[in-house]
Amino acid sequence: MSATLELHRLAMPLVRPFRTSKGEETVRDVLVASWTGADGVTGWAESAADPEPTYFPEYIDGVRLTIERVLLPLLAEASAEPLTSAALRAAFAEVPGNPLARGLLETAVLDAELRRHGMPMADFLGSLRRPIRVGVSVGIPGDVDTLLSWVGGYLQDGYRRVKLKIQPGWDLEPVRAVRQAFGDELPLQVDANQAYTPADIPLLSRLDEFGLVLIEQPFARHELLGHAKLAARRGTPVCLDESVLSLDDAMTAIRLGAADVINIKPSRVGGYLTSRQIHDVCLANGVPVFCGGTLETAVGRAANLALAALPGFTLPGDISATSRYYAADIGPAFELDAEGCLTAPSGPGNGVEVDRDAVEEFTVESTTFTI
Ligand code: NPG
Repeated sequence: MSATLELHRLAMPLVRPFRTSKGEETVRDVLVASWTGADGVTGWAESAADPEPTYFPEYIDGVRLTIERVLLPLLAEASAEPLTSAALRAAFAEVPGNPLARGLLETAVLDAELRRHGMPMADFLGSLRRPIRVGVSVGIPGDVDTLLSWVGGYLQDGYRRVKLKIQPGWDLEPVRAVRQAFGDELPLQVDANQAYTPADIPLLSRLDEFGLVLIEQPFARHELLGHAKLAARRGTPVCLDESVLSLDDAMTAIRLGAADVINIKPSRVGGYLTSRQIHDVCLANGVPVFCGGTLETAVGRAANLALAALPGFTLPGDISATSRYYAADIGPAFELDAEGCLTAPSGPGNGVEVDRDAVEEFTVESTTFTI
């Protein structure tokens, strides 16, 4: 095979620190891949991996090593020229895990494939390229007044759904304050990023009075039974994020009654094809989904917008405008329209023309592999 893979590790300054129960980021440390096939067409992809295994078991250095030591050697055996996403999936069929590493490569190869065919990602996934309502995820500030000023600012910006990050000691009070300040009509949801245990069910039950859209990932990743117990109360709907790293995880969660809603983050589940499968299973089982986010650059944001236009994405996703996170990006900025919506670009693949100068400017480390 004659192809080139470049892995760019970027340091992207955030316009505002982003704090969750897992820690704070002021600069997004993000891995972006470009794949250039035998015909010279380049595809791009972005990973949700963090510098440490914070939200997911995989992390940036691990993803890079998995790609170098495990995945690229498997691709060297693949005969399709230029490589297709189907051939790549066949080559990786026996890899038992590592969805972030697999997903990064698969998405870059898929993007190149779609660009080769002149086909937008939305058309490939079967979604209508339509404006979709998006939400904003609000990090944990120092105090309630700051939270209220942040939320007020985001509502003015046009966001129609707000997600508050919560953790023990920062839950009932901020939620009550936001409800009181902005009213019962505001679609409001919370995300704990695994910060509670099932022993906290009585405390979390007190959130029911605030009429939340959902509570996301209150317990540890493996706590499917705990999530099922919380969901069985039929109070605030329970959403899973970090617990779902594959289609199998999604099916098990649905069968156990552990997920009233699933957050689909393409990078977390191994790419857009698996995301589409999870979407289909959720739709067939009456489980609404929304598209998660990990502070994406234009590359990930554009592809997520294409996915989030599928019919089962009935809840606004964590796909904010670029300016929510970045003053400068590696591709065109996405801005909310007058209805608080974003639309996927119309060009082939993810539709983003990546600004290579910007990539270079933000790159702190890059590696090139020839396959
Ligand atoms: O708008 O892109 C966004 C961020 C949405 O809150 C968000 N992401 O826990 O879902 C999450 C969180 C996250 C960020 C998770 C970075 C992992 C890494």
